[in-house]
Amino acid sequence: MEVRQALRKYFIMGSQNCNGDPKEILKQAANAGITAFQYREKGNGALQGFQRYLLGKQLRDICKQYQIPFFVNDDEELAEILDADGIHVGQDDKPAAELRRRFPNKWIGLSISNQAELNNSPIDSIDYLGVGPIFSTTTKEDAKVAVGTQWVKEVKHAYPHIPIVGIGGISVDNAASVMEAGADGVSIISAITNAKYIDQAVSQL
Ligand code: 3NM
Repeated sequence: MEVRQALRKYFIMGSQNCNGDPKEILKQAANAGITAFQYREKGNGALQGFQRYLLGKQLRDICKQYQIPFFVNDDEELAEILDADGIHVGQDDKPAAELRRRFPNKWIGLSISNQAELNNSPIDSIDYLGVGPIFSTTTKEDAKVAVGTQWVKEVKHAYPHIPIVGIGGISVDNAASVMEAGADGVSIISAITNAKYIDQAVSQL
């Protein structure tokens, strides 16, 4: 699979985002057609140590079963132990060029929120860019100000060959505008984890 295809409906989740069992939520989303999953165990209430690994292993196994690419947010050791297909990092995490040396065969995604970050990004070392927050979000405690779909257009214009996924405040109502701006896909937490009917939310996306 190409990374562009994987980005199309990219579901992100950690136990801190879930009211119910994360494994059941992932299974429902997988059944409904998500194209990639990122294990992002981060923020208030995130699991640590063995529990963090154990949930990751269970979610990883579900992705294998459904043949959905599995990404780990930030945590290199976990990405290695769980044999993740990819790793996603932010601006404050390990530099992407170093990650590339450690993981020559994994997909590497990098978040960028503004022009300065884009200018300083090692574009040759990464496989896709996460751009956002497109809309305002309360899911990430330290999210930056919303940048709008215009930012997708600008990144696409600057680097037409790099796959782009939008993130932040994306829902069934506004996902189309992110795609129309030139994104290859949308990444979503709460519009799936908080959906009353996960299958409906995923198929409407
Ligand atoms: N990263 P929701 S915004 C994990 O801007 C994350 O880089 C962001 O959650 C960024 O879909 C965000 O519930 C939270 O808005 C996305």
